[in-house]
Amino acid sequence: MSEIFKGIPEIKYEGAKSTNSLAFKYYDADKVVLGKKMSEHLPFAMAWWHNLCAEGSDMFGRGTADKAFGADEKGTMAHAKAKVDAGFEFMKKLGIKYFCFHDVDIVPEADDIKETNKRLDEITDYILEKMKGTDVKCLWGTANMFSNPRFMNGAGSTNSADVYAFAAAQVKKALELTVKLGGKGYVFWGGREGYETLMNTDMAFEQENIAYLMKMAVEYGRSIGFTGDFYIEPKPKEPMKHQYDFDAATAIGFLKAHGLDKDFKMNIEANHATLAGHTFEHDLRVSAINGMLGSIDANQGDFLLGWDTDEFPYDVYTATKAMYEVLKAGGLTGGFNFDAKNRRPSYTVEDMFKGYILGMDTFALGLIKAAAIIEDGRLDKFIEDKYSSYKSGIGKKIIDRTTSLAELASYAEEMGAPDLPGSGNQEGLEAIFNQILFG
Ligand code: XUL
Ligand code: CO
Repeated sequence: MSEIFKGIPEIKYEGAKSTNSLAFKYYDADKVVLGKKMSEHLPFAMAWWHNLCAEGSDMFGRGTADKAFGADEKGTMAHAKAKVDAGFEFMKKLGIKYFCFHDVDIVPEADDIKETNKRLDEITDYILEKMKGTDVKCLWGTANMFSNPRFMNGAGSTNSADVYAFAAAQVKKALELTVKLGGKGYVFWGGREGYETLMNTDMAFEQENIAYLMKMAVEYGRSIGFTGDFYIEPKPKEPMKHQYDFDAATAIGFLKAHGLDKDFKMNIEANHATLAGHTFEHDLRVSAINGMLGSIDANQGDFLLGWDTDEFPYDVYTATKAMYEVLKAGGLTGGFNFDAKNRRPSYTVEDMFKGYILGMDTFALGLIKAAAIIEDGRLDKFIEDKYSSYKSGIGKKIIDRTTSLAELASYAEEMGAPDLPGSGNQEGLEAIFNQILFG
């Protein structure tokens, strides 16, 4: 197999002082942080679609990057195989152990689903072959049920029973492929499960149908030996004006209402959380406190732009807060998938590597700093103390759930007006955060 990324060495850890742009400054796979290796804290994954397929086109112009990877003609099975070769070389050079894929990322979609499935069988045989002798695994698989025009009104939420059946066939196949590749998870990202106007939409009908598709997926997945987690990846909008899986809280409510919460967890994407008007750490916390923090799509948005820019994560504040949530939750059952793409003018092969180096270093730094915040203990201590009035007396009775409105009312009458509840100390805590980040 000839080298595809010629001139790109295996990316090594060289430390924070290194000026080598093709080296890690913070990601040191074997370094132990809070009793675990960085590589175990941070199971990074390559997103097949952005890294091996997307060429940087936008609404105003065609792509700038060339992802032929040596194939004579794009959109062929030979090209699909060249992408596999490129992907495995890329992951090896970066020390990445996982990949994530949509069905139509890995083969060109044919007009006939039987032909597409044949191609999928062939390419996954090839991927399996490549996986042999490496420790690369599949993090999660999914079906693309949003690009083809047939999905203009959604997949599970479509008005067309035939399109629904087609979507079901894709989910069935994508589940089989995920099992074949040993995938840990299976994702539902409902990009077109939503609506543009209620004037043409039966919301209840659509949501019931989505739940039924998910139920059938769970039943089928379990029947073919899929023991991993199903994930919903919430996103509030784009491409639809309103998407049903708006944010973690909405998706969790939906799963609970339909009895799907035992099989599903959340795949939280940073840029989706911010599009929903939340911080990334907010959606991680909501998932964690519901026991549903599964996996992460690691990227970041741009507060000046109102869409999903899928940038490589660079913001260390956010990565630190995210890693604090992950550490507090006891880690992820999934991993960190770089659902991120280079900016359009970053079109070179070196840029592909630099994007991942940036993302991996940012999360490594986030991990180091989050661990330092936990070890420092001042933030945790503040929160503990903040609620200390519930440790004894009337507070303890509230926590033990052994009081009543009548008892609380007579307690309040006897007390008169309560004291103010104590400073929230936000500025003090932010100063500690900065001290730990830069001290
Ligand atoms: C789109 C997005 C998807 C999902 C998988 O915003 O995040 O690529 O991650 O379908
Ligand atoms: Co995503």
